[in-house]
Amino acid sequence: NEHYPFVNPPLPYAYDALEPFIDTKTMCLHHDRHLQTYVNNLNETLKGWCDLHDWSLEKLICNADCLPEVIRQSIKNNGGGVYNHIFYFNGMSDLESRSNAGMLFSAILEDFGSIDSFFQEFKNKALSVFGSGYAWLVLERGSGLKLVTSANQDTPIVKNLCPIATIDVWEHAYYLKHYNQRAAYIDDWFQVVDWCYANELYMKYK
Ligand code: MN3
Repeated sequence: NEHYPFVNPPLPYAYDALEPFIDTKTMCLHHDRHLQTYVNNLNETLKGWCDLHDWSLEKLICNADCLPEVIRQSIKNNGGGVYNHIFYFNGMSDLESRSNAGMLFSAILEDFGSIDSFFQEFKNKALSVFGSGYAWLVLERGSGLKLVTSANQDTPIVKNLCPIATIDVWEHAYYLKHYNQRAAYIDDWFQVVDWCYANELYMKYK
């Protein structure tokens, strides 16, 4: 498990791999500047707190409310920023195999009726985020698949939900290409979701 000092892992594909759906410049800035800043700020926050240097990212995020008040909000914002961005980037792919979602598609059909109605519900959820945040497909153990949103850099793992897929709907994720058209960005994001990866997570948590 990764711990302090945290690093910004390279994208699992080229910066231009998601063209024409997600543009190269957005991917460069989003990964090299936005995510890098969260990594730097998280490390800076943790620097003097040696007791926390062997804590994993997930442990820091899930126990943030028990941490000293002077670092609590920074751990939530920057730890969440690191976790959410890595999850978002890993969840996209340029491969055709991304359409092969195995058991996850069966579960989606069961819980949402059809792939189309799932997309529509996911889209509405992502459009409903006011300001900055994320929309997530999560697995609630013992219950099933659910769509949830999170504000800013909050993450569903603090609510004991298992993330399967996410879309970053902060404006920096789409403004250069889609301007203020979040709906168009969501449509494009659906084209590059790595359903193989999502299915692996689903099978792991199930
Ligand atoms: Mn972002």
